Amino acid sequence: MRVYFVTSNDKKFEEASKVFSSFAIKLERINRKYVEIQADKLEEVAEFSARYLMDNTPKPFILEDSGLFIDALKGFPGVYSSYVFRTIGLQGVLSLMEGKSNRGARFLSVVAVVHNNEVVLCRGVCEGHISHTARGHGGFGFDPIFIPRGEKRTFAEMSAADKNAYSHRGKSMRLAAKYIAENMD
Ligand code: ITT
Repeated sequence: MRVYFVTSNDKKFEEASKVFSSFAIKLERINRKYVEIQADKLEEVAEFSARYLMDNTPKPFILEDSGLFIDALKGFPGVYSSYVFRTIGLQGVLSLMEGKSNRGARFLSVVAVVHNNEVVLCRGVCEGHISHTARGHGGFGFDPIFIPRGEKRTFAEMSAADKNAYSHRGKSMRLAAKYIAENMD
C-alpha cells in the first residue's frame, strides 16, 4: 500500500518512512510547503492544512505539524518552532533558558490522515527537558538540546531507531500507520 506525505522537511520524511515501512506501507513524498494558519494548537493548524490540501492532493495522504513546548517559557516556541529555529536557533533558546531551574519541556506531533474527504488526527507526545549545552550531530532542529525522560542522551546523540522509539513523531506516526493499516486497503 502507498500513502503520500506532504512535507518540506527531509528529516521528518525519513523518520516517518521508517515507521510506515514496519507496517508494510510505502510512504511517497510530496515535497511542498503549504499554508499554515496562526493558531495556539497544533491540532488546529494540522486540520486546517489538511482541508486546504484535500482537493488537490492524491489520497490517502498525511501531513504533520510539530513543535517544542518549554514549561519555563510558557510553551514557547510551540507552534512557532520552525520560525524560532530559523531565527534565534538553538543558542537563542539556550540563552532564554539561562538561570531557569525548571527545564521541563515536551515535543508534540499531530499527524493528519486524509482519506475520502475525512481528516483523522493522531497525536504523539515526548516528555523531557532542555540540556544546558547543545550536544550531538544526528536528527534535526532542536534535537541537540532535548533529552527525553529516562535518558541522558539528547535526541541528536541517538540513532534514528532510538529517537523513533521515544519521540513524539514515532508515536504519532505509529498511530497513523496503524489506523491506515486497519481502515484502508
Ligand atoms: P513541514 O513542511 O512538514 O511543515 P516544517 O519543518 O516546517 O516542515 P513544522 O511546521 O511542523 O515543520 O515545524 C516544526 C518545527 O519544530 C521543526 O522545523 C523543528 O524546528 C521543530 N521540531 C519538530 N520536531 C522535531 C524533532 O523531532 N526534532 C527537533 N526539532 C523538531
